[in-house]
Amino acid sequence: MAIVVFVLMVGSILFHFWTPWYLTPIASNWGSIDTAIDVSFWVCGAVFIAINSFLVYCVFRYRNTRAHYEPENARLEKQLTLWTSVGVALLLAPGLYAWAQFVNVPENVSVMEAVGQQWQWSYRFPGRDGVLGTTEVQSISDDNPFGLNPADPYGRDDVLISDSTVHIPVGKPLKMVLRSKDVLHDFFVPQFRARMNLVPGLVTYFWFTPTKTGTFEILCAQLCGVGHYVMRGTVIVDDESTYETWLNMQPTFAQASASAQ
Ligand SMILES: [Cu+2]
Repeated sequence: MAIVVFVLMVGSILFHFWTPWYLTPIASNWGSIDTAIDVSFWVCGAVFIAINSFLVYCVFRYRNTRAHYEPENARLEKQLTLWTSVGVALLLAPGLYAWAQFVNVPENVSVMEAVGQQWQWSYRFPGRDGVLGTTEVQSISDDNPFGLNPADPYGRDDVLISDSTVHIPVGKPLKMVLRSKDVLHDFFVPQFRARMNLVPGLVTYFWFTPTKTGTFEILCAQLCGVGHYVMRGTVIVDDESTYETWLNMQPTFAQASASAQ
């Protein structure tokens, strides 16, 4: 039994280092989230090794001994309470630190919206005025799939991307505003280390700064129906000028509704 536990322990540790499913290389500013994950691995790993080594030792050392019944041991309980508290604090602290940054959007941020529906993504940029126009569920129609309020002047220049592929500029903080037309979805790009649920009836958000150019996959990370697995998109992180060129070729709401009539 001691050998089985020992092999399981060593095998688990080796698997952690040799696994083919480790984190993808990071492509955003959220190194603090990777740090939180790393600290969790170190804390859990240390406790895992300590407990299993102790178990192996006891099983082997006391193999022919009958255990004593000892229900109370104040000194041991104090030690366990103390070290468990230290462990829990170490697990929580880096995550709380990262979360405080995650929910505080910087001032100079640009805005983009991702809209989820069963089972596709579409996107909206605020246009020249930098402000996303208001939307309302009643306005959603075949000609107005984003549900923009036709009376809102801020919405006229909004750039609409009715495609699952979107471009964003590298090195600039971006606030992702999220809206769902039907059920819970979740906008997730593994390399950005950031994600957030899309909740029908709410506008949720998060922010990040892409740090590498390249093509990344957008996943829906919330089981949202039978087509959940096909709900994928592509985000292409461009340099500023490539992004601007692309953006200028996309239709605004005013243009889209004019051509729909
Ligand atoms: Cu989904």
